[in-house]
Amino acid sequence: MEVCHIYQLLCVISATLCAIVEGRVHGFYGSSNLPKTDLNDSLAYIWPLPKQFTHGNLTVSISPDLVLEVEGKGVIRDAFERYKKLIFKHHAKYSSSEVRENFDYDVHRLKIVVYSDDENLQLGVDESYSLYVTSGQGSSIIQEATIEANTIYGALHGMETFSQLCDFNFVTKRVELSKAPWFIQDEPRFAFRGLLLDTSRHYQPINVIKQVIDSMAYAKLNVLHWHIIDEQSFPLEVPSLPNLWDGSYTKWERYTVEDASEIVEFAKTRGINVMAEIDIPGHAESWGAGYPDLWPSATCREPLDVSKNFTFDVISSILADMRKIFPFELFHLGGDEVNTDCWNSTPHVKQWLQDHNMTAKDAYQYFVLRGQQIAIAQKWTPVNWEETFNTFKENLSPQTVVHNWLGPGVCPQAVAKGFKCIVSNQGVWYLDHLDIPWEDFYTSEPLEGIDDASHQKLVLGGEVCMWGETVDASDVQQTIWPRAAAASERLWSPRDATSTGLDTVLQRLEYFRCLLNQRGIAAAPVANEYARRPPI
Ligand code: CP6
Repeated sequence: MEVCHIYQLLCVISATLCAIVEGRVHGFYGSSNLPKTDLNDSLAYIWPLPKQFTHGNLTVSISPDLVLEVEGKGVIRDAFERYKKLIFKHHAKYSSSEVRENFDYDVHRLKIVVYSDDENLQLGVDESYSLYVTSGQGSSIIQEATIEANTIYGALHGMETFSQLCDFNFVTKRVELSKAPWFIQDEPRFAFRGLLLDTSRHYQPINVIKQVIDSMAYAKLNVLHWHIIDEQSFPLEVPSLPNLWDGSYTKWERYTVEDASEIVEFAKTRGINVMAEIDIPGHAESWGAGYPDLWPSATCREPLDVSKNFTFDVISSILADMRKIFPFELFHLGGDEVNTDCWNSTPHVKQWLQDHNMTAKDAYQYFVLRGQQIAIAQKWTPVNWEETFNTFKENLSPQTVVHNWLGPGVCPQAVAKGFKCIVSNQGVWYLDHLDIPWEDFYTSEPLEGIDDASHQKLVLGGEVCMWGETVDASDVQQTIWPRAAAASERLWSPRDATSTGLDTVLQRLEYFRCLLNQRGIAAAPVANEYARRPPI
């Protein structure tokens, strides 16, 4: 109580003086359940770093009865309840009603203002927000946190940032927010900040996918690229072709339409779009378990049979059914690693090629372009792996988003030809490559080699890839995190801010990784944990 009076008195004179006194009174900053011995006072422990921010040096307490002030907005209310649970994770243990009564808290209210009612979530949606932790109207003491955003999706990011500023103080047994007042103005650098999840090589249960989505929101990633199907298994229900999921591993390792819709809805309430993929014409052997006619022959099981209309009818039906599940404008049509050798050695396909005066390579192009036409007719923007661009260049639909994976240099070429591009260079952004260190994820720059501003605009962003051959539900999270977070800051924060020395980045990344653990996400250690604590 007394401290509060001192605040009020001094704050009238000067906020700076107030900060100094605060520092002396409490004598600690950022004290928390997170390792404090290595907290560097000159750093903002926010991941990814906001575009612009300033702060002071006050430590304020947050009332466990924090009230949300917002108009309407069910998504925001639900998110507030989730974040309250994360922020007050020690609350049940330490904050009895007695403790509450004995404390006067500084911040009682989180005010959220969202200017637009439009809840449509598409690529390029306004994700900006401002966050102020400052004095309320007519009062000098810090007592209010305010988030302003144009859309609910910006507001969600604002809440994430607010939650990262809050820490439990084990001495005062209160949740505190240090370095107030805060003025944060934030928006992402790239519109597409993706994570690929492969559920074909190993099935991932719904709850695991949901946890991955939750953790993506913590790092402000915003597209789940769901690589649902591949040659090994076809786990998705397609109502118009009920035998397709005969290609699942077991009858339990499947996603019903309801499951998939639930995942899309769950992701949307976290500001995350789901980009689905069917990888054609290669990587599709599992389709033939239910419909063997899709295979050129019993010994030639992929690529899919290019010579039959049935193949394209199936693709059309799958896309029509998926259209009802996935509202995102981007749809991934794969097109990578296509080996057409066995088309040439299958008599009826060889005959078809001759009749149409096509080489196998021509037929690969014909297949990809026909797939694109089907997707476009269903109001999708097609995304294709880079081999399609490398092989067919401007024959692709001009709408095509080229998805890099083989190495650097493709996006500069694709954007120079007017195509949009997503970067996933396997040398730096492949999570299944366990030997790629976080530093390589962090320093990989999507605009490398692209200087023309109009070309830079065509780089939608980037995506880290969690291919599923070597991971399942038991270890997917520790394989994704913390390295995906390194890429998330590269994709969110200003280029300048991410071009600094890596030692302070390491300190902040370790803090974020620890935060993930505290929130129940099994993120792996960044480096030796004991190395960052002074000897006992
Ligand atoms: N599956 C599919 C894969 C890969 C690709 N497509 C892949 C290739 C090479 C590496 C990692 C993954 N497993 N469908 C390539 C885009 Cl090193």
